[in-house]
Amino acid sequence: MNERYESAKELYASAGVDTEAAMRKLAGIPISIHCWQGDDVTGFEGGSGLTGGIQVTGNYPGRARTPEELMADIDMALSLIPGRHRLNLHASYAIFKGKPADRDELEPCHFEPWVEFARKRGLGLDFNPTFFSHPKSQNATLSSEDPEIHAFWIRHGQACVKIAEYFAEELGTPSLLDIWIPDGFKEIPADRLGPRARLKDSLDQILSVPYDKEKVLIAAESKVFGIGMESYTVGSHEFYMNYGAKNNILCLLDNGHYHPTESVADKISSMLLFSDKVALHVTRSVRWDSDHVILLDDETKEMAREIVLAGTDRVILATDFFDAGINRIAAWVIGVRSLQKALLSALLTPRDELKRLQDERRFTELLMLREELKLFPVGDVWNQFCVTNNVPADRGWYDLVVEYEKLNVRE
Ligand code: RNT
Ligand code: ZN
Repeated sequence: MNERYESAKELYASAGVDTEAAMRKLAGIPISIHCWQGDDVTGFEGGSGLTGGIQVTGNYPGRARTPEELMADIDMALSLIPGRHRLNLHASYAIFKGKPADRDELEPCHFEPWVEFARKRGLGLDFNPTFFSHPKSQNATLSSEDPEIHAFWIRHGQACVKIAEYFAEELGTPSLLDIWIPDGFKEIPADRLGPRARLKDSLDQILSVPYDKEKVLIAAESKVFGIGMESYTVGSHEFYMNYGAKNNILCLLDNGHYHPTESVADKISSMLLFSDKVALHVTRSVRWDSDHVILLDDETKEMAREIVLAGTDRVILATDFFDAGINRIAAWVIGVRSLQKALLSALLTPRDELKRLQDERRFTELLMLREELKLFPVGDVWNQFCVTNNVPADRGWYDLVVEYEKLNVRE
C-alpha cells in the first residue's frame, strides 16, 4: 500500500473528490500525439526544409531520419506515457515503397506501414493534409489566385479525406482530419476578400468528395499570423468559425494561434453551445506561436478545467509543439504528461461545489477554496496513476530516455 497515495485519497475525499474515479476517467482520455516532434516537422519526402511560417529551432542531436527511427522513438515515448492514446500524422509522412507520389496523388497505400504500426499498438490515427514545405506552396495554397495551384491543393485535400477514411476503416475508430493552411501576406493586403473567397471555394470542393461523416471528422484550424505573413492570414478565426457552423465541420483551436491575452480556455464553452465537438491543438507559445513543449502551467490548467467541465468526449485533444533544442523523446513525454497532469488536476477539483459557490455568488469562499486546492497533493495521485498504468512515476522515466539516447546515437 502506498501511504502517500492513501493519505492524498483521504484528503481529497474530505473535499468531496473521489481520486479513484478521477484516475479511471483520466485513463480514458485519449490524446492524439503529433508525430512531428520526433523529426522537427521534416517528413519523408526529402524536400528542402520547413516552410509555411512555422519554425523549429535548436540543434540537439538525435532527430529521427527514417520511418523506422521515428516509429522506434514514438514507441519509446509511448512506453513512458500513461494511458492509451492516438497518433497524429501529417501527409508529408507518407512512406513510399516504390515511386514517390506528389501530394495530390497520395493514396491510402502510402500509409499502410503506419496503419500496421497503429494496429499493433491499439492506437487510433488522425491525419493532416500538408499545405507547406512543398514547391507549390511557396505563395499560397487553397487561397491561390493561380488556378493550377488552387486545383493542386484541392486535390491534396480530397486525397487526404480518403486517407483519413481508410485509417478509420482499418482501425475501427474515427479519424480527425485537420486542415491548416499557411496562406497570408507579409504586407497589408489590397484585397482581403478575394483570397478568403477562394479558400471558401476550396473547402467546399474538398468537402464535396463523398466520405463517411461517422468515420472522418473534418476540422479547420485558424491562425492569427505566421512568420513572414504578419499582416494578414486568410484562414482567420472568424472565417473558420463561420465556415464550420454553416458547413457542419469542426473548428480546431490551437492555443498558440490567438492574440497573447486571448484565452482558448474561455472559447471552449462558447464553441460547444453551437457545435457538438471542438478540437484542440495544445501547445505553449512563448511571445509568438513558438510551439514550445507543453507545461503544467496556468494556461494548460485552465484549458483542462474547461475540457473536464465540458465533458472530455466533446473536446478532441491533440498536442502540437516542436522543439529541436532538447531531447525529442523527452519533449514528447514532458508535453503529454504535463497535459495529463493538468487534466488530472481538473478531475480532482470539486467542480460542483465551486459552481454552487459561483451560483450563490459566494465569491470570497470561491476564491479561498480555489487557492487552498492549489496545494492539494495532486502529485501523489499522479504517481499512483503512473504506477497503476505501468509507466515510471516521478523522474524515473528520464533515465530510460538517457539510456535510449546512448544506444541510438545519430550523427
Ligand atoms: C501551424 C499549426 C499546425 C502545424 C502542424 C505541423 O501553426 O499549428 O497545426 O503546427 O500542422
Ligand atoms: Zn496547430
